[in-house]
Amino acid sequence: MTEIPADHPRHDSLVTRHRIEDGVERGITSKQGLIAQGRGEAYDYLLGEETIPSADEAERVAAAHLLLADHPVLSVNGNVAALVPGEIVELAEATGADLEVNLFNRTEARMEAIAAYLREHGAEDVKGLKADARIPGLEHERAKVDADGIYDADVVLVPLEDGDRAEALATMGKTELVIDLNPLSRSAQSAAVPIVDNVVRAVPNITRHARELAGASTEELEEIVDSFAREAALDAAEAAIRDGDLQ
Ligand code: PTJ
Repeated sequence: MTEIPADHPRHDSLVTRHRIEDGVERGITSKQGLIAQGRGEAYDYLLGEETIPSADEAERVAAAHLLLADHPVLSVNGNVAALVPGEIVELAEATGADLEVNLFNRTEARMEAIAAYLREHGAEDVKGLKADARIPGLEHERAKVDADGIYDADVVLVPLEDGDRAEALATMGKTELVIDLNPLSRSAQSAAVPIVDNVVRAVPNITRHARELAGASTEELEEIVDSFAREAALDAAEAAIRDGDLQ
């Protein structure tokens, strides 16, 4: 990987690009993942490449949901695995969540490569390979999930999800926490908690909040969850993108 000087004005963005490229070379990320990353970058640029206050609040609410859940699951696709492999494992540890590989463009080779990469980053149990249950309302490959994973979950974190599956999971009654830089995407719009932030900032920040909230009572966590206004969070993100001061 080319060394990027730490003081380069676009340092973080360039490091992220290299991780995605590396993910494609490792057989983890799909070529479509490169296009998705480019789309995300455009929104992130307009957001000022920072976690805006409404996203930070949504990340705290997501942490509270994960801590309150009976069975939380973090869904991992090819972009998430390439960008935040160690960070998503840490979030699973901090919240007691399961990790499940779930792909839009599912191939057994990519499933195996992602599971192995997560294990290299400290994951003990990676779900998704059994694929012994189906999400109703989706065609065969994209519907596959584990019966004791996403199918059984009450709270699911779905970073960079495609809109159909996000809607299908919401229809199943799951509480969906969505990380997506586009506040107008169907995934963000169907989420109980839309987090409009880059996955590279959002995942570690949810972990930080989860650690801070680890000693909180059920009542305190429920208060955090109940006080969240999803429409206001979406509006704040859209306003930041439309009106932001570019530097
Ligand atoms: O690995 P697979 O096969 O499961 O495929 C994963 C992708 C992401 C390729 C697939 O789900 C897909 O095509 O997604 P879309 O429909 O392009 O949607 C991706 C969404 O994520 C878009 O709204 C992007 O703006 C957003 N996005 C892209 N990069 C990031 C992001 N959001 C947060 N952080 C990012 N780094």
